[in-house]
Amino acid sequence: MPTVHLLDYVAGNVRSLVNAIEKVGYTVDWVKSPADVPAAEKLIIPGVGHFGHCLSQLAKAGYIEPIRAHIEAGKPFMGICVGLQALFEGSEEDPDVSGLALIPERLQKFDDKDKSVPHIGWNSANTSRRGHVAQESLYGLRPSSKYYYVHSYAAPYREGELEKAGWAVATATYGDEEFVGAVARGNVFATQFHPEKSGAAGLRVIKAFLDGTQSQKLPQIPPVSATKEGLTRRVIACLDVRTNDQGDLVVTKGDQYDVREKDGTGGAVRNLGKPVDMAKKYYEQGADEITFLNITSFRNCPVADTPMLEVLRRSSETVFVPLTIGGGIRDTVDTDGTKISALDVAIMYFKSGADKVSIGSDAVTAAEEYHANDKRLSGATAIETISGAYGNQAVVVSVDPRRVYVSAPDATQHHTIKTAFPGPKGEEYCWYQCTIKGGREGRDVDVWQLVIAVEAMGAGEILLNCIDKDGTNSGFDLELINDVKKAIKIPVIASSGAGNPGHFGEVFERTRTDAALGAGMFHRAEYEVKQVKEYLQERGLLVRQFED
Ligand code: 1PR
Repeated sequence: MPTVHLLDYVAGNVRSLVNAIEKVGYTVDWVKSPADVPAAEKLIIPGVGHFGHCLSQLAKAGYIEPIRAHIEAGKPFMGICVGLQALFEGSEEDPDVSGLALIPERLQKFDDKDKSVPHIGWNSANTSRRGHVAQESLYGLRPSSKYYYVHSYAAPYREGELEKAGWAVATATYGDEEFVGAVARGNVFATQFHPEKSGAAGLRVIKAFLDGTQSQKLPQIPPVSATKEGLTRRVIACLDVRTNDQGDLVVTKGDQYDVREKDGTGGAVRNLGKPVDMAKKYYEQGADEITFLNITSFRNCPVADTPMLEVLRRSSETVFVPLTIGGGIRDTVDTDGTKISALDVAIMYFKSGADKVSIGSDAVTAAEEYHANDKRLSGATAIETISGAYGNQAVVVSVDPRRVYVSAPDATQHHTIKTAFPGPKGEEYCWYQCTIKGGREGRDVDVWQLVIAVEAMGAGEILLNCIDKDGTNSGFDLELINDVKKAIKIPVIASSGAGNPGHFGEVFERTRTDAALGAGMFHRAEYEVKQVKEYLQERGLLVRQFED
């Protein structure tokens, strides 16, 4: 098999990229030191996290000159995400750090006045623009396809400028900002999105780069309107995973977090299928992301043998959309007494194929300390250490709130909402109490206190469950979602209560949620992810089409 060289200079999920490269028929050789670069024919630099961190790591290790020499020699070079940003002169993210400066422009942060930042999800990389409809694809990019982006900084697109310097440019639009999604010139190609996480559309791009197919006739002329479309509505499938009483790892699903059968079978853990098989099934149905939540912590097992690591390793071989893993991401003590930091636990998951980790109980404890310390950051929390190393986009906080009804706002010190669904005694207000340990223990923290604290610590996204709604098939808690959206700028994933495609339509139309997640309705095969997408599309909501 032909070989491509991959530079792994920072901690990151390179497993998925390796899997994607192998899937399109190439093998990977690692560049382990600057001395390996001259031997590389085709070189890929993936990048996650901060611009400054990546570029200073590259500089410190002595990679900058060998990379420049590779590019100047005319050999194929591809940069992914921060690997694209590295081609620019610099970034607002770390103003003192220099990029490779092939492009004499600087990256800027997205404006978060009327949209969530980071920009997370599926967006275009389109070479068609005002008055110009592309007839040829650039490295397999198609105007009708969507690609997975996750970043807060981007290169604003200024019509004609990069083109003047000989660059071909594909763009995406987020809110009213048009930015560079991919660039190519001669032997250099770079994408702001992650092709290895962009399903079949992304695999096609990787293959085109590796095959050296810079342009190709597009299968059909895309409609011009495709050029205006931006971020899609994300539909996520969630797998709650645990060992059942026989010791098998199963996908389960609770009703208000109770996962045991109530049908006279002695309260066995509900077994809805095998995690790896189900993840693949949902990927093939068009799920935009897959989330695995390890809802028990496999307490008697050494951390390095955690069965979820194997689930991720195997899933990342067949699932080319983002994978999130939650459960047990915290400082921990191994079975032999060794202390393992939350960051080390997260690293094990990233190396096994996870793109994001989701933190539940530990985030609540960290938020309690944050507020007790006058909103001072400790620097030592799981959220801060993991986002510091991998970037905010790699850290999701999973919130497990429960309604607490009160007769009036002044009946509690917590942030309340007026609800259209009064409590058992007719109470017209409620606050949302955060819980830990899978809802078993309520804490004196409300959902506003939690999300504001974790956003300050560097969380990149909120997975917003609701214990009252979980497993009820009665629709999402729209009041909760609207309330949380008011408190923060980072994206929110609505979760708990989805029972049919209409509930997804409702949550996207009546809240500003960035994504919506379903579990039970998919596991019980009542609906496929594809049906949800079709329904949303019929309602005029933009979704990613699954491509074979
Ligand atoms: O606290 O960091 O170890 O993380 C534990 C993680 O496990 C948390 O993310 C927590 O939400 C989750 N968890 C713990 N116990 C349960 C349980 O169900 N007994 N699952 C649990 C939470 C909720 C959602 C569910 C949606 C959609 N599951 O993930 O998938 O509510 O369900 P639906 O569409 O069927 O209504 P830590």
